[in-house]
Amino acid sequence: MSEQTHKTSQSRRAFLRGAAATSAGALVAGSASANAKPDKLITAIQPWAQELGDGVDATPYGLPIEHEADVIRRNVPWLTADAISSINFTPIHALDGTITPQGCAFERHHSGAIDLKKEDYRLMINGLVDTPLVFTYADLERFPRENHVYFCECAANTGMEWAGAQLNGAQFTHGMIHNMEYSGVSLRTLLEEAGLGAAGDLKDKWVFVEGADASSNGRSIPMEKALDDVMIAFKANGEALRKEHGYPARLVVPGWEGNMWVKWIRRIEVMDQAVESREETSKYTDTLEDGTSRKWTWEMDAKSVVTSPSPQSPITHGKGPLVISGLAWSGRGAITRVDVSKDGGMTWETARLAKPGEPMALTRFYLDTDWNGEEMLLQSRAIDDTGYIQPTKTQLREVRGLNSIYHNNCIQTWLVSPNGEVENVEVS
Ligand SMILES: Nc1nc2c(c(=O)[nH]1)N[C@H]1C(S)=C(S)[C@@H](COP(=O)(O)O)O[C@H]1N2
Ligand SMILES: [Mo]
Repeated sequence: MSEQTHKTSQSRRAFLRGAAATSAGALVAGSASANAKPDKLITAIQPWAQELGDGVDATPYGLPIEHEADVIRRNVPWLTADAISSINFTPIHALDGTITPQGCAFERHHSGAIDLKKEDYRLMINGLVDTPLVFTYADLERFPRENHVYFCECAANTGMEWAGAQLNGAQFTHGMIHNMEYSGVSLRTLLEEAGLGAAGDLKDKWVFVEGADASSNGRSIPMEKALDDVMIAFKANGEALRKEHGYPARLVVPGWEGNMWVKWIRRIEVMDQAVESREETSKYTDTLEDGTSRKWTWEMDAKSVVTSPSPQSPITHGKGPLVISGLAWSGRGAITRVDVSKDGGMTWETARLAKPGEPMALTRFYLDTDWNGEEMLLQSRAIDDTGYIQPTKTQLREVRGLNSIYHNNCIQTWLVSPNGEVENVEVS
């Protein structure tokens, strides 16, 4: 830390010397000011200073500027059997900070994103409750509201990488994740409104949650979690949920696999056992080496990835100062530390967390470094407040074998070439 502060103040001094500096190569911004040729962008009056810009009515709801048109969700068409039961990926290689704008947050639909108006929305709570209830959207808005930032990660994120490095880009290897600020009502509030006396001892009770879409995506959730931090959310990042994220209301299940975050939530049944639905038996279970399958693997274990440099975000500036950046998260708590390796895991440096890690939310890390222009095998390793350390691919395979798809949280490796290009490789 102190060495880094020292380096930064040194280069600032060099920058202040500006045009007088002779060793321009050692500088970041100074190299431009040391350039002897006049820069037309500075000396000439530019078109944008000679005409008028747009008035406020040009775009009543703002869109990203056209120069950023490649920062979009992308699909890998061969991943799913058809174009409706589909998934796309968040462009994490091009984003910074931690909040994912809804417009580029990945989507996963089993039977397509449905169009459900607030007027047509109903939420039923039934089963082992004192009074079965049906809420309209307007009813939901009258309960005390909460705001929380949480990540939502599909259990299949990184699933294509089990056998070896496959997809060339952080968007594709790690982009089944988004992180938003949700506003809504706690599920506990609604369950208590219906009354849980009829359920008796709550320790072995479950809720079964389902959506209004054709797939219904039904999942069983233990009552303990349902009463802890689960939310019915209707706003994300301050505005209404987008259609693709479950408008007008979805379930938020902090730290647990994305499949349980039921969109267009229509019914919550209190039960004395789990349903063992398709989504928690044939899907979202992990087949081990001996052919048996793990079930109820709800929590998303600690994980991280370097988002830049990465295959879609190569180094274009040559050697010298380089910002290595990435994301870390844990479904079991807060990220306390992230380490970065440039040599495939032989040596590690501790990265700087942009902000202290928050429970079950993305944490941004930076390693402000000086690149010598040589090849790097870049890795990151997350540690959470339970003391858990993100495993290597070998460590994960020792426990899980090669039959898995879901819950791959192993350390990712990017090969950075001297020309700045980056490739997905496996260092197990
Ligand atoms: N009703 C319903 N809810 C659903 C799904 C669905 O197909 N239908 N897909 C689930 C899966 S597998 C994931 S990973 C998350 C994805 O949420 P998102 O589309 O907002 O990113 O929603 C979950 N909730
Ligand atoms: Mo998912």
